[in-house]
Amino acid sequence: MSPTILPDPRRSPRFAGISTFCRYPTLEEAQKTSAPVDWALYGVPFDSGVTYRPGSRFGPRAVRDASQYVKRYSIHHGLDLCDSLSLADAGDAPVIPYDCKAHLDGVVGFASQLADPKHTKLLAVGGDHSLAYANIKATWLRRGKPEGGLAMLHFDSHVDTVDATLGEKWSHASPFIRLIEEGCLDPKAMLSVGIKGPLNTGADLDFAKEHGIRIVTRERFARDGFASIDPFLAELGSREVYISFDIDCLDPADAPGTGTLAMGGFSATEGLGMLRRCAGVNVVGGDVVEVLPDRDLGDNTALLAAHVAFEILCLDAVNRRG
Ligand SMILES: [Mn+2]
Repeated sequence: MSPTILPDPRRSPRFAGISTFCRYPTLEEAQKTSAPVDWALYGVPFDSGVTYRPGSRFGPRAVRDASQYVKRYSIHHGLDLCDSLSLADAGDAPVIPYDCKAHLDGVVGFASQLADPKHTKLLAVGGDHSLAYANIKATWLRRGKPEGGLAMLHFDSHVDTVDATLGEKWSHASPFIRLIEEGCLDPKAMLSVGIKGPLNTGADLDFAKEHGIRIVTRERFARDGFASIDPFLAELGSREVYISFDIDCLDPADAPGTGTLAMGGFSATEGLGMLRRCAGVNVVGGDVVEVLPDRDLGDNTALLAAHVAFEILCLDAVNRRG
C-alpha cells in the first residue's frame, strides 16, 4: 500500500503553492513516488449540457481552491486517508464546449487511459452532470465491462433519466438513460436518493419505474432516515458500485452554488452522514458535480463538494482496511 505524500501544513501553509485537489500530488509526481496510484481525481470543466443556469465549467477550479482546507484524518472511520491510499490530481479532461457528444467521447477517451487502467479508480469533479456518462463508461471499460453493468448510488434532486431535452440527448438531464442503454449501469442495482418535486411532468419518473431504478425521495428520507437506504446498501454485498453525487441534492441554504436549485434538500450534515453510512460498499468510482462558483456564498458549496470527494475516497479506504 502506497501513501499519499502531502506537504506538511505546519511547515508549508495551506494557502501557499499551486492548487491541486486536497493538496494531493499531481499524477506525474504520484506515479514517481507513490505507485501504484489508487485514485486519480480529475476535473471536467464543462457546462454546455445544462438545462438552466450555466457556470459550472468553473467548478473544478473552485473545488481545487476550496479543497486546500480538506484535512486527511476521518474521525468517523478512524483512518488517515493519505496513509491508506495513493491519491493524485490528474488535471482536467479535454473539453469541447460546443458539442456535447464529441466532448463526452473525448472525456471517455481521456479517462479510459488515465494512470493504470487496471488499478487506478477515477473520481471526476464537475462541471455538469453529463460527465457521469463519461466517467461511468470509462470506469465500466477499465473494470473489464462487467456483465449487466455497474451498480450505482446516486444522490441528486433529479433522476437524470430524461430521454432528450430541447432535442439534445447528451445533456446533464440524460446521463443515466444513455448508460443504461449501453449496458454500463444496471438499473435494478441503482438507488437515487434525494429526489424531490416539483417535476416537469409525472412521466419523468416513468423510466425509473419501468426499469427498476429505486428512488428514495427527500421526504421519505426525512421520515424514515437511514432505514430508507440501509436495505439497498445491504443488498449490494460485494458488488462494484459507482457513487454519483450531484451537489444540488443539498439544500440551497447549505449549497447555493449550483445551477438547478431544488428547495428543501438535505443539510450538509445529512449528505455527508449518508456517505459515511455507505461504509462497506465496494466503491469503484465516483463523481461530484454541478458546483457553480459564481452563485456560491463564501465558497461553501465548493468546500462541501471537496468534502464529498473526501468521504467517497474514505469508503474505499475503509474497504481496504477490511
Ligand atoms: Mn443531476
